[in-house]
Amino acid sequence: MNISHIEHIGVAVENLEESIKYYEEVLGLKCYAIEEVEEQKVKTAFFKVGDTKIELLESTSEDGPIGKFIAKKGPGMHHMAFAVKGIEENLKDAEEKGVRLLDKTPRKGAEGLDIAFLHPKSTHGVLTELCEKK
Ligand code: CMX
Repeated sequence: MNISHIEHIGVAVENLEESIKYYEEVLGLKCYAIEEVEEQKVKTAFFKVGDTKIELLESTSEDGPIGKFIAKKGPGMHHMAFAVKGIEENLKDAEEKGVRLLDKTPRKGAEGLDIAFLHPKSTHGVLTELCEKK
């Protein structure tokens, strides 16, 4: 793999507006973007912490990945995303090493990044995302 840094940490929340208040008023971070990703059935809010971002994820549908996650586990850390160079080659490499891919080829995620997920059952319990800004 060719990882440069942690691009973002995804946090599943029940209410985006309420959660933004905590990140801004208690942690002192600034929400710089709110974006809906229809395909993923989520509304997202972004904060920068150095080179890394925090992505808050509120579900827009009970049957989306965040809706299902919250119903099962409650709100909390949902995924970790690595910035990579050459996302297709990195996916191929992971698959060859026995990792189960949720996306065989990258697709468009929030902020226009190319993204792909690795299944948490083959990454020691952490839903893992690879991202590349092309
Ligand atoms: N972290 C760790 N484990 C997780 C998990 C997560 N985020 N989500 C689900 N799991 C576990 C479940 O606990 C369950 O484990 P058990 O079988 O031991 O109970 C197992 O994975 C299967 O979970 P499930 O509830 O049956 O859900 P699904 O298999 O239908 O979906 C997953 C799980 C990860 C395949 C699906 O959520 C997915 O494809 N995620 C990738 C896309 C995504 O998360 N999008 C939202 C973010 C979008 C963005 O960042 O823009």
